Amino acid sequence: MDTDIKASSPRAVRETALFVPELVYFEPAALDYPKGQRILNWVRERGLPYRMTSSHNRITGLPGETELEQYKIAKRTLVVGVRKTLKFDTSKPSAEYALPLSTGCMGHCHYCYLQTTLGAKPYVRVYVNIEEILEAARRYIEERKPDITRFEAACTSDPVGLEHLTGSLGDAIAFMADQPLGRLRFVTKYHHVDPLLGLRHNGHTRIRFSVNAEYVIRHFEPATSRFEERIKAAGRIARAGYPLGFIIAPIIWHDGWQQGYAELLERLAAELPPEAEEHLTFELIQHRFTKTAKATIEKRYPKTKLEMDEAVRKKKWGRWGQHKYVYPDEKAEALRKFITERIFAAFPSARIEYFT
Ligand code: 0TT
Ligand code: SF4
Repeated sequence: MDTDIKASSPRAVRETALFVPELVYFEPAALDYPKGQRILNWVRERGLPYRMTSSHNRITGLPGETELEQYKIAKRTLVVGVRKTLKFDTSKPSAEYALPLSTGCMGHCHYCYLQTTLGAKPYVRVYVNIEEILEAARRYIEERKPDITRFEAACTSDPVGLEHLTGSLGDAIAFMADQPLGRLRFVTKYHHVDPLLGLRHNGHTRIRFSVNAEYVIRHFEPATSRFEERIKAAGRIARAGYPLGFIIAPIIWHDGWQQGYAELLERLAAELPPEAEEHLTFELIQHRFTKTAKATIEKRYPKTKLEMDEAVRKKKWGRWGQHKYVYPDEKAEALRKFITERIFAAFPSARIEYFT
């Protein structure tokens, strides 16, 4: 009757569940790989519906009448495929290269850039040819030696939320542990890190949690793990000896933002074990949007409280050939300065990697 006890407590919050897709597509070639076979077994054991598809581009007949329904269904649809292009994208400012383990995400963050980059049907795609992907990473490391090469595994997805399906982060962590000049990093809004805790990482993987003011998490981040879950997971990661970091993103100007971000840092400081502070990093990213993103967000989350008013923003040329709207310099600087001060007040030896 554990659930009754939890339900009777006024502050009870149900644990954020592991992602279970409602429909799964397999590209035939994926079944030639052990990881593809393991995912097929997992799907069959649970009696989940699945189909074969010649390519993710040819998925047709998805349920859902409107574009919005199809979008929501796509976020619950898993596509198991093979990564064909082994040319990696760059990933400034967080790393040299993006490591393609997955694309798409079951989260529903209103501001998420995947809404524009992944188009109308952002299925959750996972790639099963992990050996080939890691071989490609080995070549990129070789090209840059004697410099260190960092790979970001969370550019187009939240791989921690998919680890129970793929085990790919585990593979990548084990691989990087043996690379003197290779480093892995990824960021997550999910707390399902237990499969990573016992792995041999050799300090070569930095795990970061995306955190924010309570207001931002509550209004803009549905279908992700709650702040308390993330922070407890951060404690477990620190105790497992991983280099730990936080991404505060998107930083949003809202009524009471000072209190919101001050509380965030206080709660982090209160929860983290002392060993977390050594090598602790922060990355700060202010909210930005493009006109295309704004139009999409207004369709998909019509009631959003997200401020996207071009008139109160500063226009900047984005590297994707579109203007982006960030905060004007005075606001950006006030946010940066205040949060920086609070970070150093809470964690004097932390490092801030960038504010963008
Ligand atoms: O809020 C979105 C912004 O956040 C983007 O401009 C990228 C940036 N970002 C995201 C970042 O500064 N640090 C990170 O660690 C990210 C979570 C991962 C990342 C994504 C990155 O570091 N560098 C990137 O080039 N990306 C890519 O940006 C992924 C996607 O294709 C593109 C979206 O602008
Ligand atoms: Fe996007 Fe990250 Fe939210 Fe997933 S968790 S919807 S990738 S912002």
